[in-house]
Amino acid sequence: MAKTELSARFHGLDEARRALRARFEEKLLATPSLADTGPQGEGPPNRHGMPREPPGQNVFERRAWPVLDLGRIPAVAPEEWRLSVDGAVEEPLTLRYADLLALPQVDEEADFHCVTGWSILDLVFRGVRFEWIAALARPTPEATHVMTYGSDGYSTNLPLEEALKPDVLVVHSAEGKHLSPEHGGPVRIVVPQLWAWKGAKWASRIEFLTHDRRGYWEIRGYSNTAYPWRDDRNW
Ligand SMILES: Nc1nc2c(c(=O)[nH]1)N[C@H]1C(S)=C(S)[C@@H](COP(=O)(O)O)O[C@H]1N2
Ligand SMILES: [Mo]
Repeated sequence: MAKTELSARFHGLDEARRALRARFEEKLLATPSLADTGPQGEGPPNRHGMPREPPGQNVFERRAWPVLDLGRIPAVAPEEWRLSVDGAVEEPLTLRYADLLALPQVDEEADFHCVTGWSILDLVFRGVRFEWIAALARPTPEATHVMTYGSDGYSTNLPLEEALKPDVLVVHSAEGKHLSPEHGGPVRIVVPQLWAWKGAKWASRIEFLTHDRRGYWEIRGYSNTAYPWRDDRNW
């Protein structure tokens, strides 16, 4: 999208973001990570008040961050990367890498929990909050869920009340470096309060939905809610 065209949409964006948050506030407070009064796990509280180690997880060193994929790592050059934001939105858009960098940037420390039993604590991600990108596209009143896609054929679904949490990021850097191709570079999504499969690597599309639909692993038996602090792995 041309630079002028994108920045023209910044007008009123913060209000749009707040209105969207307000619309999902009640559902957001009822999400597992906010409503659970007895989350399971071990260790001192994390930044959301949950035990740092969800039940059954092994904590790995940050430098030993494993790579999980469907067997191929798409090569996407930053200048060729595109993120299509469409579906139940009033203003569909396509973001380029430079557009992503033109949006408000945040550095967020977050934990990363893979359902296969490993966790990495305190990774530092840099990118744009999902809620800003949602606000840019202006979800219609009917929008309730989102499907995110990776250019390897991957997909994963989220209710909007999860996707709008401020630590859900569209990430271009991790640990102070550009995201490597293995970890989903140039751009991936992270959803730190759910199992890590909820964050699509090589993010290529965000589709707003008017009802829930299951993604790649959700069809194949992984839990649709994906809440790590109740051993919520399969359905
Ligand atoms: N596009 C895409 N995204 C994906 C996956 C994938 O195979 N393809 N695997 C998921 C799973 S199961 C996990 S645990 C994390 C792994 O991210 P990592 O390889 O950076 O550790 O990415 C998630 N996102
Ligand atoms: Mo995973």
